[in-house]
Amino acid sequence: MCGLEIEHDGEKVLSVRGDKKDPFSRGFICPKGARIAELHEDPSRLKSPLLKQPDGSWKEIGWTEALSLAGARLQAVREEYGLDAVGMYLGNPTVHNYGFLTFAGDLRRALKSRNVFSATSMDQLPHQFMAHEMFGHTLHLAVPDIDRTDYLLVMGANPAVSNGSLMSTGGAKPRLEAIRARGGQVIVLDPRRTETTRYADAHHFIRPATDVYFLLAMLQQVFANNWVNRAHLAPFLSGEEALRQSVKDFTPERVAGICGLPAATIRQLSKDYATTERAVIYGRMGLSTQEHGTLCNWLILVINLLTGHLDREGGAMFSTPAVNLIRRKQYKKTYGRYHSRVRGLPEAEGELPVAVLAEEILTPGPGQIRAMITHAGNPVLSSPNGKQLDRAFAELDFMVCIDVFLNETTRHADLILPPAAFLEVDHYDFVFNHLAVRNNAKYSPSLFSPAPGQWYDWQIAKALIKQLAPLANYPLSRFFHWSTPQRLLNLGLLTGPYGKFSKLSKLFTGLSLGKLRANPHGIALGPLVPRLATILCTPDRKIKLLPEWAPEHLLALSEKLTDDLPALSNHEFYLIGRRHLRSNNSWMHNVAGLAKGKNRCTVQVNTTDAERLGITTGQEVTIASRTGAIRLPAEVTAEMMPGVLSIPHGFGHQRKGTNLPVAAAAPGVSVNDITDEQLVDPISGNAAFSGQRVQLLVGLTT
Ligand SMILES: Nc1nc2c(c(=O)[nH]1)N[C@H]1C(S)=C(S)[C@@H](COP(=O)(O)OP(=O)(O)OC[C@H]3O[C@@H](n4cnc5c(=O)[nH]c(N)nc54)[C@H](O)[C@@H]3O)O[C@H]1N2
Ligand SMILES: Nc1nc2c(c(=O)[nH]1)N[C@H]1C(S)=C(S)[C@@H](COP(=O)(O)OP(=O)(O)OC[C@H]3O[C@@H](n4cnc5c(=O)[nH]c(N)nc54)[C@H](O)[C@@H]3O)O[C@H]1N2
Ligand SMILES: [Mo]
Repeated sequence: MCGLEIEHDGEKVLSVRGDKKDPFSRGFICPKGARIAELHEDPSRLKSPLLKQPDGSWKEIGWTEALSLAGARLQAVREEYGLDAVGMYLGNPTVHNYGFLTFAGDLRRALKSRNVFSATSMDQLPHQFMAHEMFGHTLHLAVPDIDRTDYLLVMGANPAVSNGSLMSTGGAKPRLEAIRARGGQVIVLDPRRTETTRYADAHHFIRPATDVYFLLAMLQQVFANNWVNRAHLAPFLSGEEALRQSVKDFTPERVAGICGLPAATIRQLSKDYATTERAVIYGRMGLSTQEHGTLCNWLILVINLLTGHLDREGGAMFSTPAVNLIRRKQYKKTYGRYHSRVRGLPEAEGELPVAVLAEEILTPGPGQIRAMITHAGNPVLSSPNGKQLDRAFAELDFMVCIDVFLNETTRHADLILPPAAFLEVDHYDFVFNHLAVRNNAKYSPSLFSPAPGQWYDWQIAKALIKQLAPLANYPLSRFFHWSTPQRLLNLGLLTGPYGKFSKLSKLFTGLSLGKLRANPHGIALGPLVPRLATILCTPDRKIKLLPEWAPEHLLALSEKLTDDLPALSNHEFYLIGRRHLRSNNSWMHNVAGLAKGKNRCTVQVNTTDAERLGITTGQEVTIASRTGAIRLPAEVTAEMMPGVLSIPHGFGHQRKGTNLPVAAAAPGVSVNDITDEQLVDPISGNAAFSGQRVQLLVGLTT
């Protein structure tokens, strides 16, 4: 969503700059944007379908042949074992790919399998779960109004690196700087002193996966000090008294030990936040990918709401995107309608948690996954216990991967379908405009033509749908056949909140694709506006403050309340992750300009822990868990909270036996070889990467 100004000669990129005329990103550019040409020109990018030969080598085949082969092989599996025998994984870039998204719904319906997975369940699932639970739709996600807030409490997010997540900013750093420039405050709670703390007034360490206690104490303080401000949402609230009763024991004094934060600090933060008119709590990855992911997200919503900081300027607000993906006003239950076959984890929006993917392939019986489709993902590196998934993929009868690169996941494919990509593809952001801190619309046309005959993601999807639909009894409408991404985009704009239809002239006069084309820098559609009352679609049009599943979890938490930190043995640590400015999950390591420099795949250890164990920077250490062990260099730093280790994800390229054409400077190791897929947020099924216990072993090999 950051506007780029790309100078080119029709074939080659000459320069890339941030687009100063873009009203949303205002000239901001990050290292990944600056290197987009290198990504585009990467010689290891695949350009034509690859079919695996019996000896394991790859043979280039034509597109038509490839698609009919994919269809036939998938059909054969479905005919023999049933519809659930074909699974699908949709990776992170899927949601950035408006072409593929145009047909993603049809693809799911044509596949008609329970075994659909995506990166959602190792990322933002708890946010969506709570949006559905409290506001009635999985996409009713509240976004911090960062441009107008005077108090931003950041928990488990690192926007100075990630650029804001579920908070599309088009440049987070200038927006963070502006908060302090107007006299506001930024506070960070994180087990690591992150890059974001450079833009903050204060940073406090908090022990991994104990945020739920901090938030409960904050809520207790809100009630105890009468800071409740229901404001315009009062008529919609239910369950407030029961909520007050169920949190009253969680005083700052009682949770302080467990969080590793002094009670006085918890009191002060609660007061500053609750008594600042324009304030917001912003929680992200560090809070959603942990065992209390849903509880944390629930509490943040409830606290923002009860202090008058939801759906109000400077608080958490709902966007009004130009293409509205929320197509229905009525409530529909889209969570927990069925459960995974082996472990019984709940379904979410037609998907199962990725934490169960490997076991659903490896466990025999009716409903076992025998074939897979993957799109834009590398779950061997990105999902918990990826090593197990590596083994599972090798067992499949058939696997087809739609991806631009040969990687740790796609190497298992029988067939790889590499779409046109990057500067050959036009772009509009269907999803992330829903999460934007300002309403905005921008269309970016493609710059170059793809290689002759190369297909787009959406064409591949459409062809697969046509082959899969009959067996699932999914009728393909004329609308489906007519649809292309651009047509749907235009239709979405015309019928969206900024579209206008004149009855008099019978013409659409509002926002359209034509208007966006005529305004290549994007069109500013104004700041976020209060609108919860118009979008709320729970069955009774109420916001339930205390969901029925909450009390049992609160009881379990209160039983764990103690004044002491649970003792860790000498070598035991809590593990957290880390993102870097010059990386993007598992797949930009091929770009030399991003991968260069010192090795970033290190385990960060606090100075006192390192001294105690006799570890120095650069020394190789072993980190072990139930699922495995990895060896990587230590980086000793005061930035880490004592007792906590940080390892970035997305590394682990060029591993033994893979033989991949990866040019990265620092292949590193995959942290997901040691993350445990059994550790999940039990309410949503989301992977719990943060706060897993691991052993740090010095001088031992695996
Ligand atoms: N440069 C870059 N940008 C990216 C990405 C990338 O790979 N590289 N990935 C993109 C994607 S897919 C996403 S989802 C977003 C994620 O965006 P963010 O959520 O902002 O990104 P993270 O860096 O994962 O931030 C998580 C923070 O939580 C902290 N943390 C870990 N455990 C806990 C805990 O238990 N409690 C608390 N309070 N904090 C904890 C970590 O130290 C870290 O600072 O970033 C996006 N942007
Ligand atoms: N330990 C740990 N693990 C994590 C995380 C963490 O913080 N810690 N973060 C998690 C998060 S938030 C996420 S989102 C996941 C991400 O993990 P995945 O969903 O597995 O996605 P990526 O690693 O981003 O891999 C993206 C793939 O898509 C391909 N690709 C890029 N663009 C396109 C395109 O336009 N079309 C097609 N067909 N392919 C394309 C790339 O070549 C690459 O192979 O990782 C998760 N894993
Ligand atoms: Mo993500």
